[in-house]
Amino acid sequence: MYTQGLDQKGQSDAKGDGLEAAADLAAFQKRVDAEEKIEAKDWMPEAYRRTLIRQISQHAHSEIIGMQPEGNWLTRAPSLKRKAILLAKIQDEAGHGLYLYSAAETLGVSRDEMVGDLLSGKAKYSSIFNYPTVTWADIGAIGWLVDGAAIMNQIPLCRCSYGPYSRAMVRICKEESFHQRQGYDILVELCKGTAEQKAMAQDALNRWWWPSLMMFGPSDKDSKHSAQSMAWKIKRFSNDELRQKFIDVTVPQAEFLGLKVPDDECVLDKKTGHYGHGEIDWQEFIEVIKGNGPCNKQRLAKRRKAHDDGAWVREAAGAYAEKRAAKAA
Ligand code: BYC
Repeated sequence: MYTQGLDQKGQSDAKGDGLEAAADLAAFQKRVDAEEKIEAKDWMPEAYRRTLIRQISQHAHSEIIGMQPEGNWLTRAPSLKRKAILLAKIQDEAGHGLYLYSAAETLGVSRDEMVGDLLSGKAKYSSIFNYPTVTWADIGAIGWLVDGAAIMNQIPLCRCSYGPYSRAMVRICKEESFHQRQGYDILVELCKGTAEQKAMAQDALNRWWWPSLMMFGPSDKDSKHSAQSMAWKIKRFSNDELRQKFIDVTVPQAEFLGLKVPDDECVLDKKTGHYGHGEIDWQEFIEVIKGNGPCNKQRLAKRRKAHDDGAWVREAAGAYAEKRAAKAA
């Protein structure tokens, strides 16, 4: 088991005096710089462990909460085929959450603790899932833009220095590619449809564009964790670099649909080959991550209710495990 022994005090502090030796830190950095994977039982700086627990658990929470905006449309998907596809996608998100909780558990944190932090509101999850899905086109926009942004951010995480996280990301990224395609496909169909359907697609793009750009996190000058996370090769690109890559890939896709991103400053600079963008409303981002977005309260309330409703399943699984252990003993 990966987690064996990780709960013992001093695992990352070999001398038990709370101080990490400069030699250990230097040797660790050397391994990271040499692109060696750090595995669960390897020595690692306490701050590296804490950074990973924070990022991986927030990532897991995002996958779990992220099921809600799309789940809202399961009963109203316009055909049996669309319903089956959407159901499969949402189930994938649940799977991603579970792999990621498992990856975080290898760092010595328990799933109960992580889930407790989500339910109490202490832990963050992606800002994007605090916006409502008001039309069917929003499901297209989530797949195209939200999963598209997720892929841009997560492909580099397949090369993250921490082995269990990097390996979990490989399958997740493959599934995210299918999610992105299914979202774009919904919008292709709407944009080929009636004027009303096309207007619905444009309206969804108008509402999801800016929140999608915010998914990449604060601008580099305000990103408190980026420098250290990049030195540790947890992050491979800065928030602004990934945001720019996303814009450059996505604007031509919008043009193919005959849609326009809601930003007059988003024009191609022929010299740099990059699209520009207007000022992001960081105040809105701050409010959303503080819990004051349009759907934060509803999302957490629903998650808490699902957790309470599932108590009997956890109890039954625990009782069964005890019974099996007793039998084996
Ligand atoms: N939302 O120093 P920074 C999906 C926080 S789910 C909320 O740049 P970092 C999907 C940040 O946590 C995909 N909070 O941080 C699922 C930090 O606060 P704390 C989710 C955000 O960690 C279902 C503070 O702001 N993807 O694909 O270096 C359906 C300062 O930021 C956000 C991941 O989780 C945000 N958007 O960089 C469909 C990817 N941005 O923790 C799709 C993994 C920043 O100090 N995570 N904050 O209190 C990452 O790559 C990085 O954590 C981030 C932020 C780029 C997000």
